[in-house]
Amino acid sequence: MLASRGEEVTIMKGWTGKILRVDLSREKSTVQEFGADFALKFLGGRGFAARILWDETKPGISPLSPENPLVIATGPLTGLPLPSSGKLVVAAKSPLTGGYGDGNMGSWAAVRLRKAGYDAMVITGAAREPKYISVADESVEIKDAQDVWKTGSFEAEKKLKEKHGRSVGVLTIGQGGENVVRYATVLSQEGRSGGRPGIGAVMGSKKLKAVVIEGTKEILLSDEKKLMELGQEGYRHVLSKPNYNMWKRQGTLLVLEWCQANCVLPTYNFREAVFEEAANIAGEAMEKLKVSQRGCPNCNMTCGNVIEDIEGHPSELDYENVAMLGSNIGLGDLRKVAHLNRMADDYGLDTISMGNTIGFMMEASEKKLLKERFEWGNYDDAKRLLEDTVRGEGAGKLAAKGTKAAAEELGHDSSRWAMNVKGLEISAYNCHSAPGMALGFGTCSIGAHHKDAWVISWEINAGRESYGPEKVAKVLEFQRIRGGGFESLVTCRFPWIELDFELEWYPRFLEAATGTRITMDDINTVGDRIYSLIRAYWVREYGSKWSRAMDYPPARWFREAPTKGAQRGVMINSQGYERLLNEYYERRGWDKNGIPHAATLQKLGLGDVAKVIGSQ
Ligand code: PTT
Ligand code: SF4
Repeated sequence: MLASRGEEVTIMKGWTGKILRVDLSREKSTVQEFGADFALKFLGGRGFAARILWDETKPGISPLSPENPLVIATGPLTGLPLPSSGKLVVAAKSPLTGGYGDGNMGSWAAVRLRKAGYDAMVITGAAREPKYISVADESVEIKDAQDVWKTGSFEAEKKLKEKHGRSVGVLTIGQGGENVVRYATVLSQEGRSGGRPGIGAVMGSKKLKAVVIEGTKEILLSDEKKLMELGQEGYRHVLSKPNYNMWKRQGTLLVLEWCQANCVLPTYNFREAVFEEAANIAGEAMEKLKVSQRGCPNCNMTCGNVIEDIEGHPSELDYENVAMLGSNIGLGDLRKVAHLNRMADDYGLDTISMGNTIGFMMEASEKKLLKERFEWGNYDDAKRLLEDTVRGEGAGKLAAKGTKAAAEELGHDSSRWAMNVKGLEISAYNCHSAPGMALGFGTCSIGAHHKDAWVISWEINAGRESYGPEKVAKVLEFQRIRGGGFESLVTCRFPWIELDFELEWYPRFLEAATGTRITMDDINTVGDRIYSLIRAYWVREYGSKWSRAMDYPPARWFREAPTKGAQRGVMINSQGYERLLNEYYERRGWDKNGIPHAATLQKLGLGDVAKVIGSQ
């Protein structure tokens, strides 16, 4: 595990073996080391974050209290000259869900942190006045942030770069994080956002505006020559992939047309699954407006497509942003959607939760549950609500809490159509007719995110109507590779998932970096370990309030069928979902309430965890 003070550890090549700890209350920083056992058991990124948060979150603390540790973690492949390796994980106890929360984002901060000599940072305490942390190799300073406080994330990053030089990596929050909107995120590079479950709000609660990182050292590798050769070969292989050109043209926006064609596009707060104006906001429409392309560091398949928004500013679009701030709120003008997206990036709000919450409020308004009016597809209404959410004014006060808390306050059975799981808003796939994907959302480690088990395209090919064990097997396979592997290595999963860059490359990269043979099976085991550990975290934090009901998607998918498109009239069958969930728990080695059995935890090397949650 992590070394205690003065203890000697053997650091493995490929990892720096160092975690930088900054206590904002005491204005102190220290460096903690870890050795091979911790590195191999948890790899990095989400693995490190989950173990650190398990060990260091005092059970039951408020996520917005100084005691909530904020973790920024890279993995053994981060920052190396390998395809799409410029990513990091931000994690903390979530103020949106009350459980484990994290997000994965591209940023130069990922590369610089490793080059500064650290695999991760743990930030504890809280500052009294706005501060930012400046890291430059061994030099760590907590600096005054008054001049960037109350500015958007774009301006804050620009000013900090003027001060510290253009090569630094910057993670920052906007006014959303400062005002602790429950789904505020961490931003970088005007279009990279991470930490959907409110990790930006945790930063804001610490009065921490930004982390600025410069790193000049080389990462010690086992076989540097081999790694360079493999990296170059890997980059060439990415370029040779048949889907490469189409991907470069449309990136994730490719998915919108597919979702419309397959009746899974979230529309009018997930009431419908096809949108009459889909063509106006799809990939081809974006291509006509595209002005440039951006991306994460170390990537040769960059996918951030930029268009000019309705107010003349650049805005970087992804499928999720466009579906949630477009079809889901009934808005079919891409340049208007782009402006809402830009506002969310600058204020530092998650577009998925914001789009969901606007949809929820529009439906509440339609049902006459609100004093204020918000009309479907009305850009000005959406813009006003977004601004009020950041300021905490009017209906924005309710919207800033997310759909779960908003529905609890609003009553009138609105939880039925508050589209979240465990409090995290569902990302842009309407699952009335996709029970396997619904299981992926239901059991995702942070709440309803597609990141761990995006099984929907496989499911539609394999047969959407089935509730058979093959669906559970696919969810588990993806949760291992995506939720475990890519989140702990930490690199972007798009080369694999979008271009079919073979998984076998990763053990080869790892061996050259670390000198140790780590197979895909080993990586999958780490994935299972992380999943059970995170599940234990939720169980510990929720105590007697935990139940299998927390793994259920909202009632809308079971009780209110879409009225349009080829899948009209189709809903998830409750007994079928029960069967999927039972099978899922059994395969995971969890009990009928979704709590890991003691034997499962023991087998995964988490015996200490079993005792705390009283596993049987
Ligand atoms: C991710 C979630 C996603 S998932 C999208 S679009 W996607 C939304 N993007 C937002 C945004 O933008 N601005 C904003 N204010 N809010 C946003 N919320 C939404 O956040 C992202 C890409 C994408 S684009 C995806 S799928 C992949 N995600 C990866 C992942 O999770 N792990 C991994 N190892 N590789 C991944 N590669 C891809 O990265 P969260 P990014 Mg994001 C503007 O963080 O919290 O996980 O939520 O990181 O650098 O922007 O790249 O169709
Ligand atoms: Fe970033 Fe896109 Fe490249 Fe992945 S493919 S590293 S999300 S630019």
